[in-house]
Amino acid sequence: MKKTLSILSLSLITSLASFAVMANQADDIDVSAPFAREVPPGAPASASFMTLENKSAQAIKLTAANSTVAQTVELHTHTNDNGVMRMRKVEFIEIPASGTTELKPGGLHIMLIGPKQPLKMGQEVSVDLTFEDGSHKTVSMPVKSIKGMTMNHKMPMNEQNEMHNEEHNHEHMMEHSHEHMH
Ligand SMILES: [Cu+2]
Repeated sequence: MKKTLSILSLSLITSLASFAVMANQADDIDVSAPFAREVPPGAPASASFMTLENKSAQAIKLTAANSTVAQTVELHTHTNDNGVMRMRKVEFIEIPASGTTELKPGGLHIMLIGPKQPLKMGQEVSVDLTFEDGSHKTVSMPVKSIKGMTMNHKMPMNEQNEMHNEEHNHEHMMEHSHEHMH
């Protein structure tokens, strides 16, 4: 009788332990509306955007991303440096407990540096996310054009200035030309 009980409790402990292993951070993250940005052949970089929702009661850090479509993949943010938006690499992107972090043009993003292929609208690409506990999630996403958002460049000067900040929010590639305009 005693022996049966100890075997039972042992198997209970084992199943609890394997449950703990199963409940990894990748499983606690829901990804919605992912997309990669269309770039012409020869473009130095593209970017991937998505909304990350943390279903757990603990903050979760996205610590790395990888993709077969780019030579280097980095986690990036934008900072406002005296009115000029600049990108910089970050070590992680945190998704708050029971909260949401949005990766979007002008904010946090996954930088796809050195695309190995032209990224054209209609294609599907995948990006692998790595979380702090080493768990992974592969996200497949459409390539979308955000060209419409750069049309602001054709606006008259006064309107262009008003649109200025907004525009930075959408266009990394134009950073240099913005600096010249100042
Ligand atoms: Cu970037």
